[in-house]
Amino acid sequence: MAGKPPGRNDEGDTSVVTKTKPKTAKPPLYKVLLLNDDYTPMEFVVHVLERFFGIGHSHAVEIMLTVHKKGVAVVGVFSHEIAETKVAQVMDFARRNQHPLQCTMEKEE
Ligand code: TYC
Repeated sequence: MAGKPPGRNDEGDTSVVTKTKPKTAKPPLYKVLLLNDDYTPMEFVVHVLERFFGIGHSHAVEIMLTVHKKGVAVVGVFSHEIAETKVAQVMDFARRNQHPLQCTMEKEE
């Protein structure tokens, strides 16, 4: 059925069209960051990236080297809950292996 044109009421007068957009704000995302240190072995960091982030070997080596040279790198972007789990897994695994590796999360702007 072809109704009245938008912006006109039943009398044919012009009127303001107000669209109420459904407000479903998307949940914020969080970057998981790996920090450099002088002691954690490079192979351990590569293993962490493969094991907890599902990153392939050669990309894991690249990311590890970026952290080694620049001090920090983003290793993934996740929901708050997933990011928190990744950070906890990495920190626990590093601690259990007596490496000072640090992993943190940061809200994405
Ligand atoms: N800088 C460490 C070394 O020379 C390697 C390393 C890389 C450590 C990345 C932590 O997140 C890191 N053995």
